[in-house]
Order: sequence, then structure tokens, then C-alpha cells
Amino acid sequence: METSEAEKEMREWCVALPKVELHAHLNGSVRNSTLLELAKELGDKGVIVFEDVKDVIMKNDRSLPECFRLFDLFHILTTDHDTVTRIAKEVVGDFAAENVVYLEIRTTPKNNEAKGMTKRSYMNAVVKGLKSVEDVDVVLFDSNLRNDETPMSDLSGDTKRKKIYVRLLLSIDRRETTSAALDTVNLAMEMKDQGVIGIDLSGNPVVGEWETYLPALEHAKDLGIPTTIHCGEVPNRKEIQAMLDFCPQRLGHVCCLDDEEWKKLKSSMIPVEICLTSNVMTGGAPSLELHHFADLYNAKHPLSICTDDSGLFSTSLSNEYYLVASTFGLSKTELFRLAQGAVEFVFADDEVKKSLRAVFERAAAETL
Ligand code: 6MZ
Repeated sequence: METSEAEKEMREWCVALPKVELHAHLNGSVRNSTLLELAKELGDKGVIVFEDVKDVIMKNDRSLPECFRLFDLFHILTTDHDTVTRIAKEVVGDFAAENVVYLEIRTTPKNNEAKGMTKRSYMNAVVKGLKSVEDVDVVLFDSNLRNDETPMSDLSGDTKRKKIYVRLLLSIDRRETTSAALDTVNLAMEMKDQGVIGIDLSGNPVVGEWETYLPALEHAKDLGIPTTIHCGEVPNRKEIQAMLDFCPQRLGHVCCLDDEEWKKLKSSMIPVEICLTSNVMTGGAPSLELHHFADLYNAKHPLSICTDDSGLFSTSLSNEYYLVASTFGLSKTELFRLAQGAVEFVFADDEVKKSLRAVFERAAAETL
């Protein structure tokens, strides 16, 4: 289908818009070209059959169970320290290239004895990747903050060096035991001075029990570490209730809520990370048009637009903003305010927020 001039202009505007990404899984954000290259290497070594893996990677439409089978495959491709470092570097570079000015990237610290990998060494490899980004300035620690901020992104298309704040969230995988989940929270505490600022609960939503992770999530709360929880990807009534009662700082997805739960969510004012393409592709929402974004947006519920797994779902944050505009008819000003609003839900401290507010104010003066 031919792209109209208006669509092209709007897509470019969405790329230039400064954006905040709060829900992106590291291993779900890997470029297909990198996955194919890694699969080729492992195929040559006889570890996997390249042609089989290639077909799976290139397949576009995936159910939720298929996604989780694919993650297991990704983890085979990405389990060595150098590869983890490489993908962390690439993923940050890709987000910065489309004017994401603040990125919270989440990843599950992994133990892999065969590779000599511990949760800590996995995370060290991620941090190494973030520090090795060359084409853009990555601000990983608050001490890097300067008051003489140059604009981090520029809607006039100026070619200033881009700058991106990056923070890390450690994910607890729903397959983990209570003790492994507690290890992840303790690791987050240990790595506080290395850009780790929060805990996420994710993984296959039909696996595991809320009671298994609750001690770790409560431990995070006691330590003052913010949490974000994947909630309602499937209609598990008891669990959705428990998650809403836990009152995390943010919730991801919230697809399958019933009337009472919607009411409870709306009165809680817990910010929601909205992942349009992901929800439609995995069946959490029946279509873009019928996605719960519209209801929450009209109710003025705090929202941030996110990608979830930009590699897996072949999307980008700019594309997600474009879909909001084209599906729900938001104007550029409304879209801008939506992007700007996400600054208030970041887990980083007030200094970073102040700096991000300034970025959006400058951009508003240029574009609105
Ligand atoms: C739930 C998801 C997810 O941690 O290895 N993950 N969990 N729902 C989703 N929606 C489709 N997308 C990704 O990144 C991959 C891991 O993130 C979680 C899964 O646990 C997946 O294995 P990391 O970097």
C-alpha cells in the first residue's frame, strides 16, 4: 500500500517527538538482524538448526504462548556475556536514534552455570553494554547530570549529538522461586549506584503463583525500590485483585480486567504502561480500535505509551505513537502532552525529572 504524504509527515513527526520509554524488555528488543546473525553462528557450531530458527524469528504473527517459546530460543542465542553486552549496546542505540530521551530497560538477571554466568555477572555485562554506546551520550548515573543541558532531541531536525537517560529495572520471571526472586531484589539494591532503579514482575502469565513472588515484591517495597507489575495479560481474577491491592508504582498491560477491577484501577490512579501492538498481537486486546487505551485516556488515567518488545513485535516507540494518533484521532498537541506526561511516572529521581521536563518544554516551544 502506498504511504500518503500525510502519513509520512506524521510518522516523521512521531520520530522527532522526544519520548519516554518505560516498558521495554531487553531480550525482546533485539533487532531481528542481530538474532539472525547469532543464530547463524550457533548454527555453524551445530548448537541449533539455523533454518528452523530463522523461520521462527521471521514469523510475524505470534500468540502469547508462542512468544514465550520464542523467548526461550532468544535466551539460547543471547546467553554469553559478550552477546548480552552487545545487545544492551544496540538496544539503547536504537531507542536513542528515534529520540527516546529517557529509557527504562528491564531485563531478567540470569544464572547459567554452563556459561559461568551469575545474575550479577549477567547484569555487569548489561551495564558494560550501556557504557559502551558510542554514537549517543548515555547518562546512566545521576552524577553525570549537568545543569547546562543541551537539548537531547531536537524537533527542528538539527544534528546535535543525542543524549539519553538510561535506567535499569530487574525483572523477576514468573518461573522463579521465592528465593530466586529475593536474590533479584537484593541484586537491585546492590546495583543502585549503577543505574538499577526498580523491579518488574513478568514472564508467562499462565505460569506461577502470585504468592511465590509476593515476599520479594514486599521486600522491594521495604527497601524503597519501586515496582512495576505485568497485570491482567490473562483473566486471572484472583491475581489481578491481589496485584491492584499491592499498589505497585506502575502496572503493565492491564488487558483483561472486569468492571469492578477497572473501577478499582481508575480510582487507584496507578500509571499504566500501554503496549498497543504487543497486546493486539498476543490477543490481550481484540484490535487496535478496541484497545483499552481509549477508555483509560478518556478517563484521564495516567498512561505512558511503550513498546514492550520492539524486536519481537517489529515495532518502535515512534510507531506506537503513530498508531495512537491514527487509531484514536489524537492531535499533535494531544500526542505531545501524552509523551510529556510519561515524565511524571519515571522511577528516576527528581533531578532527572526536572531535566526531562525542561527537554519537553523546549520541544513544545519549537513544535506546538
Ligand atoms: C510478560 C514478558 C513479555 O528479561 O530476557 N517478557 N513477560 N509478558 C510479555 N508480553 C508479551 N514480553 C517479555 O527479556 C525477555 C523476557 O521478558 C519477559 C519474559 O520473561 C521474557 O523471557 P529479558 O531481557
